Amino acid sequence: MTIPQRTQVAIVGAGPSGLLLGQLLHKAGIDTVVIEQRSADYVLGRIRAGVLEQVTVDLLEQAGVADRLHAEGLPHDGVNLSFGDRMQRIDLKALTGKHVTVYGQTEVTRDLMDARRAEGLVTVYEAGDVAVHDLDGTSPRVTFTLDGRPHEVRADFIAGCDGYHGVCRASVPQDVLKTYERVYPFGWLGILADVPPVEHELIYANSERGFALSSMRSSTRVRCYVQCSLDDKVEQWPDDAFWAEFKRRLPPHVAERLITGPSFEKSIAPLRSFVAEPMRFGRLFLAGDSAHIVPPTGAKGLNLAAGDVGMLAEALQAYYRGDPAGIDGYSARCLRRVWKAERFSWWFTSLMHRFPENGEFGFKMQTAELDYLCQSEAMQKVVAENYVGLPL
Ligand code: RFL
Ligand code: PHB
Repeated sequence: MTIPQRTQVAIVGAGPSGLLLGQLLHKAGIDTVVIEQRSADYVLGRIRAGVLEQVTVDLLEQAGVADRLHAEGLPHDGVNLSFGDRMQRIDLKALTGKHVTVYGQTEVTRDLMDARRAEGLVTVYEAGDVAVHDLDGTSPRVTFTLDGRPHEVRADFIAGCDGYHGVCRASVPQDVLKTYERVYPFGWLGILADVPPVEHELIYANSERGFALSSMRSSTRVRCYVQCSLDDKVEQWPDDAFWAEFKRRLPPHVAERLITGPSFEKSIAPLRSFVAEPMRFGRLFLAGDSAHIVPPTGAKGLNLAAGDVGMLAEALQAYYRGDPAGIDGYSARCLRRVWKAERFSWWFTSLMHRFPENGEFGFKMQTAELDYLCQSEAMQKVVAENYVGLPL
């Protein structure tokens, strides 16, 4: 592989944001180099999102990588919220005319990687000491090492698609960025197992014992989560203990149908809300988790990332046609959508989890709100509209 010394857009990070941006720009005739610190297998080994909004599916189509998604993705016209022994279906299709698609982030990433490889586009995996320079000049640079040798790529722009722990946001002077953050006092323990889902659509469950989510990757593979303590370790959760706890958090008439089986992946994720403003510094644009994090309850993280890079690709195309207004408006345009998804994810997290500090009163408030939601089509519509995703 020859690494060019110059490109139009250098993309740091080969997660879904970086790879989708690369593909969208390629379709528009704009050159990119993607620089990733991990191996391709490591990137594919991370089990994360499962629910795609229509906006995300549209962008994957535009990028030319939606064939397998259309063949294997599961369109869901509804989603369920349960509490105590009750379960309310939110009819996404009837309330909004839209649906969501269940298709794993791993598969999205694999499709994007395959497309990039098939087009012969340069992706540098296992880059060491990645650093970005000259962000406020006209020719920013990315430096890194590969097999011990130093490299430098000059670009017109750098896209910081390197996630929450990446180097791009950290390279913006501290007095330029303002950050907002909320850390939640619990995590999600998730497993993958080859058993059929207990219900053909997702169930978000509020129970006195804490939150649970029944999700899936296919009609024979489930992704299930339970709210857990931040001190918990996966070793403390053998499969039997996981399934017993998961079952107790579902309404009894659903729990009795539960089929369990051995897990082949188990991990704990902390929950956080985070936004860094603005999403641009000079010639550096932040996109996806490098700029913002949502708790996974609303299934918004990957969808926000896709929205960001969709807007960035549009802005860069306009720039190369001679119109710089798009790149100047990029941050404000993204943040309007980001903050609404932050609000929804925070609200949905607050409604569905046990917050020890809120005690019995807090639990009563949640139960009253869920009871109201069951009675109020107006409130169901608000939830549905946010869940299927707001327009770009
Ligand atoms: P990623 O996926 O973190 O990718 C960033 C990439 O950058 C690389 N990197 C670097 N590369 C070069 N130099 C450096 N210095 C670097 N530092 C880091 C990393 O190795 C990595 O490959 O960010 P990106 O692309 O912005 O994508 C964001 C999404 O991954 C994320 O928002 C979602 O996974 C969030 N999320 C969900 N989103 C949804 O839309 N729907 C869901 O159903 C959903 N479920 C979830 C989720 C996230 C979860 N966890 C574990 C946080 C469920 C969970 C449990
Ligand atoms: C998942 O399937 O991993 C998933 C689904 C919905 C969420 C979060 C995660 O809100």
